Amino acid sequence: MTDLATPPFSLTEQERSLLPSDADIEFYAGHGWYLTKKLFTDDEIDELAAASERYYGGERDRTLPVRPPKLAYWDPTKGDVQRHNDYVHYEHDAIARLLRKPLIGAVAAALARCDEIRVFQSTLIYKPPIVAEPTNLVPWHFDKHYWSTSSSERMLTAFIPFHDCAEEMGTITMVDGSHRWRETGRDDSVTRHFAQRDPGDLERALAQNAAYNNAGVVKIPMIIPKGHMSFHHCRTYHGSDTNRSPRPRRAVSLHLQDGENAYRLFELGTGELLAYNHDVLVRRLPDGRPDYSDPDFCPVIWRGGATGNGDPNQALEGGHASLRLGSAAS
Ligand SMILES: O=C(O)CCC(=O)C(=O)O
Ligand SMILES: [Fe+2]
Repeated sequence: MTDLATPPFSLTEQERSLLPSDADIEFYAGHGWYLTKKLFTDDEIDELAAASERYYGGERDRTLPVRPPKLAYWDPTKGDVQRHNDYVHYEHDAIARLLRKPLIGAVAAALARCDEIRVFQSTLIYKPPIVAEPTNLVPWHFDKHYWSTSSSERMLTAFIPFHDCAEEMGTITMVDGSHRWRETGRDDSVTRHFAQRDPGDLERALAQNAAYNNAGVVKIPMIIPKGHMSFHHCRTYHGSDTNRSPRPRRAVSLHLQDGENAYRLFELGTGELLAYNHDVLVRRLPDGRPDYSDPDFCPVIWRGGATGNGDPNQALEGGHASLRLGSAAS
């Protein structure tokens, strides 16, 4: 993304009306998920879909300098399975330009109650319309497990479908309030990606965690109209069913980090250090740690107060979110 200009961190009046209200921010804090207003126009979404087709056809503006060990990277030789492609914001400028829309960063900053939002990862996803395709199932998981080398507990994900996305398509489904659960115990297998795990094990782990927290498992499918998106907290359990519609389910999962997130050492039970794919790609901090703010891989998409006018303490007027520097954790 090096050759892309830094977008202005400001919103139009119309965009400000699309920010979450204070009640929406409270809802996200309590439930661990949030459905946005229409943040992309139909034209922007159509552009994303067209760009993704060109990407699948092999179009790249640059490719990763090395291939990290756990990279998700579908190519046509893999056939009609569910497609996952990481780092699309790095490899494809037309997709990147749309994903870096400041309004998305401003919504994320409001929900995470922070003043800076950077991209952490972006994954292009395609579920073929094949009901019996086993890879179409996304087993229950929460994203923080994959991000144990990240210090932040505020990271969050925007799930952005390229069309109306309802239950029939196997839309993302949240386990309500599960981001507040305490975990039953340390088990290194949780750091392995869901594609490498048995869905039955993960269904049982979900039930166990719920029982441990005296909670029920309330599954809420995100019914997402075109141009809207869902957000989920990095500890919210989520998953999704197969695609029962006659059309492919196309989406990007845009994983976001707050400005304070940084690499931390994370030791597995074996004594081995856990690594995230960034660790072989990003530049190093003076102390040798991977730099999760390397602008080539983790660009800033939002900084400052709600208006981005240089006054980070300025609150929004008109009943919208108050975005202030250094406000309390969610
Ligand atoms: O594709 C899905 O339904 C789930 C994607 C996901 O796990 C995520 O956005 O974190
Ligand atoms: Fe996820």
